Amino acid sequence: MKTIYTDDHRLQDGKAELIDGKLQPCFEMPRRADIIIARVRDVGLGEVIPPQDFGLDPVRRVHKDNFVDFLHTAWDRWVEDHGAYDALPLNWATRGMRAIEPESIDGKLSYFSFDAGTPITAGTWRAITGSANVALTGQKLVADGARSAFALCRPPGHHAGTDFYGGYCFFNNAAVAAQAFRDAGAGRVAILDVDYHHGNGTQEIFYDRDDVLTISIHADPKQEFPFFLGFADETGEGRGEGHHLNLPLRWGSGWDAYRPALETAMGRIRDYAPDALVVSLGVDTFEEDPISKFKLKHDDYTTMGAIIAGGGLPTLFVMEGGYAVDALGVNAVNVLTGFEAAVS
Ligand code: Q9C
Ligand code: ZN
Repeated sequence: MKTIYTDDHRLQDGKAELIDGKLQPCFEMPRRADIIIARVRDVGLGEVIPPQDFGLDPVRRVHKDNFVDFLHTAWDRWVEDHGAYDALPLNWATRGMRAIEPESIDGKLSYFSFDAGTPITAGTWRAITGSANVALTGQKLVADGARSAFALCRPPGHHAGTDFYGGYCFFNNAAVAAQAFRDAGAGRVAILDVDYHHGNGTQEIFYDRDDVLTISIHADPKQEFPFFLGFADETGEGRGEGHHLNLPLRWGSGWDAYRPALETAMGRIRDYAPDALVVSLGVDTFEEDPISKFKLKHDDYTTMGAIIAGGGLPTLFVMEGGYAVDALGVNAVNVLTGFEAAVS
């Protein structure tokens, strides 16, 4: 399978995130994608190609204009007020307050974000447009007939919604790609999110739609970030009712708990019979991940790839999270080689 990759991801290189009560070096760092692309090349997964530029239209199909425009101008506006240091929000609207977009940059950061772990930097805009183009280039390969492709996106995307960013995510690359499949003529698309964290942005974007089935397997939001979405009783709304599935698992879950959830997910996807599958591929389910509490092992990722291949669908893998950096290449690429071995 081909991999789509650009060095532009390195332009997102935040200094710090607020975690465990401290400003600490960002877990979501350039070395993550560097390690994965090195592994792709080591195992000879297939050709590595650069992204094409699709412009902002496909991004605007899933994100609101005011949000896209905010991300485009945020850094310059922040520098005007505060100087050239990473932009982080400081407070958020709770129950009883009003969601009116403020005029000042500090207020806009608060309005459009949901955490203090996702810095906007000088290079953020180029990195996130590059990441969306990586996903769109992979989408085009699969729409044009490839059995699969690997969009090595960075920054990740699945926490970003129609008009909010957070959880290291700005544009929802998987959602942009799924919408592009629809716009290229696919009648139905499924998104399977195997990142450790709930794919709250993806759920929000497609929640009221029946043309994109969304499924997320993740740590129980009663225990884990993003806390306020991802419960099992969220099944879609309006015509989207029955077209979303959350499979929350408790802290400490290993492959014994994960595998049945994955098979439930694949069963639902089979019943839906989509024209294409987008996999939000996070490998922060790994036992050594520094911010996560699942217990998957290297070989489980190979099996995961084989089970996903059993769906028999044109499949686009979109990179999401994973922070055990040294193991990232092996784990992510194990999914892809497990997939390919099961296909051929
Ligand atoms: N104590 C992705 O994997 N901080 N984002 C969690 C843990 C945010 C993860 C704090 C984690 C976001 C794409
Ligand atoms: Zn994650």
